[in-house]
Amino acid sequence: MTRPHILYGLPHSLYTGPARAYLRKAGVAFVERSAREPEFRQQVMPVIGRSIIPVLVTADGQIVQDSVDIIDHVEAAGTALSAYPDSPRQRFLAHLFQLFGSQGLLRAAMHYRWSYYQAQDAFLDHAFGVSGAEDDPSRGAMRKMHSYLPGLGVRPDTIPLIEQGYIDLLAALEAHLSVHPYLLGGRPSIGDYGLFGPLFAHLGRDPVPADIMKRRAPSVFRWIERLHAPDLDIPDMPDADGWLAGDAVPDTLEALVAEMGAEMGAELGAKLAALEDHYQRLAPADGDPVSAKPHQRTIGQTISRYRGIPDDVGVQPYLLYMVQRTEAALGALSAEDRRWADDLLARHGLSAIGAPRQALVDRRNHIEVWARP
Ligand SMILES: N[C@@H](CCC(=O)N[C@@H](CS)C(=O)NCC(=O)O)C(=O)O
Repeated sequence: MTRPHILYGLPHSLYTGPARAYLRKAGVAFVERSAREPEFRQQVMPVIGRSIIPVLVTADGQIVQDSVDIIDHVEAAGTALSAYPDSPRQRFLAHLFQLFGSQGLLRAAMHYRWSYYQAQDAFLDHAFGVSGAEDDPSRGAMRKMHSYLPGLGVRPDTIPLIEQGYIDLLAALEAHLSVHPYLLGGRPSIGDYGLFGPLFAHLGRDPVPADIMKRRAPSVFRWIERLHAPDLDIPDMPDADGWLAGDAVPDTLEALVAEMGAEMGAELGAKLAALEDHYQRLAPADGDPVSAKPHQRTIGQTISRYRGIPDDVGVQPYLLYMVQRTEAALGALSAEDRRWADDLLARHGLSAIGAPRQALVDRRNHIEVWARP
């Protein structure tokens, strides 16, 4: 009998969600273990060099960190239900929505989790394994997560805008998911998995934002259940079958791109410019780690705008890793499809995707490094 893979994660972890949901749908035999198990600290952390989840330990002992790399590792081995659409526009959109979910909704997800701690303390204490004692070490992990809020641009002046953005996002998603079971039709793509991270682990699970989701956007909540199921789970939409025909992109998906632009377009431009500036000044060698220590993910702050007001946010090289993936899908388009994609990005303030730049980020040995062409 072949041994199952092991997925190290936690139920409330934003980035474990996509890996778990994908492995289930792909029919991969795996068991999930808590990152609090001693073997994670003893056997996995020395290899990956930092405390971060999810981590996949494959049946033959390979270690893969990163929600996106875990999906790609399984894809490379071959799967019956690939998360990469076959047709070019849908493939590009899948990447774009993966970028949105992985990077653009962290601000909202972290805001709703930590700004409302008082209103959902029993749920969060339970999730983080807090025993009740004031000096419980789990409280340290919670304090660390809470401390990320300013770097993510969660401040008193941005909070009302973040919350309106969440309502608008739910409305856009509801309009689409009340008609289609997944973003691109009857099967999930990397775009679904990317958005699932924040929309499941934080926004669809923590009591305050989950209540808003259930009341305003029942189809979005249902999509979360569906993505988390081991099968396609479409008894309520039985006619959906595979990717939307003819590389179609319904208007409801353009509305979702509009939400992406409103939420992260301005900060994306500013962060990519900051990364380019940093790279040019640093002139790193190929393979140089992006930070002195693997757990340092931010290389500095940048002044930006968020929904029309001044903003100040941390810059992570990992963002560029995700943007490059989207740009690779953009670069693979025919001239006509490329014009369509460029116009779409321009209409929604996302033209930083595909703009010329020298900085390159790769992932090697489980960390982000600067790369040279
Ligand atoms: N790019 C990584 C991000 C993973 C990540 O940020 N994981 C969080 C939990 S959801 C974590 O382990 N954080 C630990 C920390 O920030 O100290 C991925 O996609 O796997």
